[in-house]
Amino acid sequence: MTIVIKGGTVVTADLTFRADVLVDGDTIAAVGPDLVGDEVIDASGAYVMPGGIDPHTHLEMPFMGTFSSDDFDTGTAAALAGGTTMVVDFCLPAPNESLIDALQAWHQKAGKARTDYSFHMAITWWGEKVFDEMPLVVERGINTFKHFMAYKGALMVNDDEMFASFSRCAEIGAMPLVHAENGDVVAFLQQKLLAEGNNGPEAHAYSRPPEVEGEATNRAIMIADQAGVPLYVVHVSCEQSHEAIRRARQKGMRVYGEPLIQHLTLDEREYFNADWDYAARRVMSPPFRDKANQDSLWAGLASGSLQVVATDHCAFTTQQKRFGVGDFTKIPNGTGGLEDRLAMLWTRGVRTGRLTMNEFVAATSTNIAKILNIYPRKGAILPGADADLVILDPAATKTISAATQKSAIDYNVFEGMEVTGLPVVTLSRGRIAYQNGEIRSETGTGRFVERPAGPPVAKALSTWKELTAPRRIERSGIPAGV
Ligand code: DUC
Ligand code: ZN
Ligand code: ZN
Ligand code: ZN
Repeated sequence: MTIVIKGGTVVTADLTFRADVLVDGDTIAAVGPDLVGDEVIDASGAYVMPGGIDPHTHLEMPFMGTFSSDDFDTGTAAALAGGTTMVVDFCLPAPNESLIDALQAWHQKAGKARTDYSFHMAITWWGEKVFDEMPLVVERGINTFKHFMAYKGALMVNDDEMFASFSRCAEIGAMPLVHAENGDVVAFLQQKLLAEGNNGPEAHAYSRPPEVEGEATNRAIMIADQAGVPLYVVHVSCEQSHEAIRRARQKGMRVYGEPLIQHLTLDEREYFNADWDYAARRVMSPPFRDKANQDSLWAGLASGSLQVVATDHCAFTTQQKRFGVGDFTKIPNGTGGLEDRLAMLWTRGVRTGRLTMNEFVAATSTNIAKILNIYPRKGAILPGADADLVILDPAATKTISAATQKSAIDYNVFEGMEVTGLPVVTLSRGRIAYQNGEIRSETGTGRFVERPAGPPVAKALSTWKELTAPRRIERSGIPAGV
C-alpha cells in the first residue's frame, strides 16, 4: 500500500519547495513532482514537514509521591494531535535500582505508545554498578544520560558523581544531559520562604530564581569540558543559562540548549493569579520567567545558540496539584505541552517573524534528530527516511481548550489562546495516525527507536588539550617527609 501526499509545499530544515511525497510502507519512497500512489492525501495550500520530535517527556513517571497523569497511551495521542511523531522519555531508576531493570520497566510502560519513542537514562544514584551498566544501556540503543542538579534528597546528583558519570559518558560515546538548577540553594530558599510564611505557588518561582539556573548551567558546562564530553542542557529558561551556553559554544564546546514552548510563551505573572489552582497548575521547574528572559530564548533559537524546542511534558491533574496546598514544595512539578508545541511555536514564532519556517522545522524535529544520532531516519523528508510526517495548514485556526484535548488532565496552561497554523494530518511510520481531529493510530503501534553511540571523546574542546596524559616531573633532592 502506498500513500501520496499531493500538492503541498515541502518544508525541511533547509529547503522549501513544491513536491509530492510518496510513502511506501514505513518509509518515504520518493519526493518530487507528479507522484502516484494507492491513496491520496490532498495537501494543497499546506506545508508537509518532518513529524515533530519531542525529546523531553515524562509519561507515567513516579514523581513527588504520585505519577504523572499522561501515560504512553494518552501522552502519545496528545503528541499525534499536535503533529509530534516521536517522544523521548526519561527512564528513572529508583535509588540502588539496576539501570537495566529500570529500562525494562520503561519498555513495559511504553508498550502502549501510539508513536515511536526512545528513552534517556537518568543517573539518579552513583556507584560501581551504575558505572558498569552504562555501556550496557548504550548497547540497548540509548546514548544519553540525564543528571538532575536539583531535587535535593531525591533525584539530585552531586558534582563528584556528575564528573564521574560525564567521564564515563565520554569513554562510551554517550552524551550527558543536565537539569541545571543549584539544588542546594533551591532547598535553602524553599525552607526560608516557608519559614517566612510564603507557602503559595508564587513562592515556587521565588525559590528558583534565574541565578540558580545560570550557576548550575555554568558548572555543568565546565565539568563537561573537563570530562571532554558534549553536553545538552534541558529546559533552558533564562538569559543566565543561555549566556553560559553561548559562551561555551564560542569556545568550541559542543553544548546544546533546549528551551520549552511554555517558557517561550508564558511568563511569571501566571504565578500571581489569585486563584490557587490556576497558579499551581503552572508550577514547573524551572518556573516561568519574565519578558526579557523570553526574548533571550527567542533570540537564541533564531541565531542558533539554542537548538531545540521541547515541552518537558509532565502532566498532573488539579487534584494532584492540591497535594501542595499549604506547602508549595509539595505541588507536583510539571505542565503539559505535547499537544500544543507545534501550533504555539508556529503562531508565536513563525507568524510573528521571529523564526523562519525552516528554523521551525529545525527546532521541532531535525536538530534533535541530529543531536540524538537518529538523523536522517527521523527528522528528514528524504527517500528511505521513516514516513513520520505532519501536514500543517497555515490557515487553520482554533482556540486551545482542555475541553477538546487528548491529554489526560483537566486543564491546559494555554487555555483560551488562539493559534493559527495547525497540524491537520499526522503520519507515523507511514500510517495515517491523526486526521480530521481524530486519532487513528492504535495504542501499542509505536516502536522503540535505537540510538547508536558516537565515538568516545576525551579532549577539552575549549583547549583541545589531552585530558588523559598529565606530565610528570622528574625531581632530584626530594625533601624527606615528616
Ligand atoms: N521539572 C518539572 O517541572 N517536571 C518534571 C521534572 C522537572 O525537572
Ligand atoms: Zn521494548
Ligand atoms: Zn528537569
Ligand atoms: Zn523534565
